[in-house]
Amino acid sequence: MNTKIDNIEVIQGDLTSMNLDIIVNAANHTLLGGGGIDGVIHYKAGPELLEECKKLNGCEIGSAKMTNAYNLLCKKIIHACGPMYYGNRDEAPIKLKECYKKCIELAEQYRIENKLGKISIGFPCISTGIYGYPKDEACKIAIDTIRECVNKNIDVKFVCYEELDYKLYINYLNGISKSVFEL
Ligand code: AR6
Repeated sequence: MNTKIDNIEVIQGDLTSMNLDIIVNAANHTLLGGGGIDGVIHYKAGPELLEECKKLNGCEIGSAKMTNAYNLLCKKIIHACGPMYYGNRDEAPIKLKECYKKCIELAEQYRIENKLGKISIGFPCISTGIYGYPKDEACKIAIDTIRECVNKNIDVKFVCYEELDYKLYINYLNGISKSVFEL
């Protein structure tokens, strides 16, 4: 099966150590750090990241904000605030979709403002850890939304930390829709 189709690629690994133009953080509405990948990003970026985040006045669920990346290898971080799944199942798919769209909008704005021909952006599986979003449903929203809104000047990498996510993403990228129980 293909791991890359057009400008969308699926990788298994640690997003926080990748040398991409932009990495996306699975943050919360305070933007002041937390557990999961958010904790790792703040730890590795260093305390200046928190100082910048404090000035942003948080972020709405389903939206995102960009900061510098400090000690990380990437150039910028987009902090995306995904939805919690439980207690919020009707709105969660809409908010998750909005989150991915907003990240691409911010990435495109960054590309244009800096007169860059092409940029790379890496996504984690937003909301599927601590926020409890079912992995198979979140994978479909992530890939469908990116396919809808990305242009050829943005290389998108879905960086899956867990093997299960990696298998789901590879399958769905290749047109095969599986539930977590089939993998
Ligand atoms: N590289 C790529 N993906 C990773 C990495 C990594 N280094 N580490 C974890 N993941 P989570 P959420 C994956 O829980 O569900 C925080 O407290 C992980 O396997 O980090 O959106 C925030 O502050 C999972 O697939 O984020 C919020 O309060 C994915 O990242 C809340 O958690 C997301 O898991 C956000 O919860």
